[in-house]
Amino acid sequence: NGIFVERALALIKPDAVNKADDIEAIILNHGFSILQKRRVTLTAEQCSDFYSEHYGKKFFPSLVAFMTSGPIVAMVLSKENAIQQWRELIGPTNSTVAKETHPDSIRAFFGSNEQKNAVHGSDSVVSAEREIRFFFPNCIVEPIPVGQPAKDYL
Ligand code: DGI
Repeated sequence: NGIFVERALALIKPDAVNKADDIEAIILNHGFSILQKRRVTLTAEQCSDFYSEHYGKKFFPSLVAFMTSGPIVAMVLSKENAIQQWRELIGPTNSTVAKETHPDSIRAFFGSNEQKNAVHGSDSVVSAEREIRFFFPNCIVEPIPVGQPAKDYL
């Protein structure tokens, strides 16, 4: 219990990589720290692994095609309650919906539709740990209780 400085994985997807500087500025303006950052182009195999929970769904092949169509930017974000905070900042999955219901969200502003939605955010502590390890195998993933001496976690 208590407040935790969490770590969340953020991805800037191929449709928004040319807006990466703007998106990073929004992230920092909302009080997140960017602990790690990597630009990478996923292979279809890597992407299928990352999105394995969606394997077999109708949109899976086009999701993989889109996510491997160009470079992405992977980042580890840190903030109190970062996982939920980042999900709220990015908005609903479908950018068309986001433009209606969450016009100030990143997916409303930078995304286009249900697939080209600009960014990804971990949706739980469990998925954040898996997703951070996927892109940053040496990164610490555990949430840090506020007040804990930082040296214990470096
Ligand atoms: O966690 P999210 O990215 O918000 O959503 P998710 O984990 O349910 O889906 C992962 C990605 O797959 C999502 O960002 C866009 C794509 N996707 C999800 N549902 C659909 C979809 N793409 C298409 N074309 N149609 C869908 O219904």
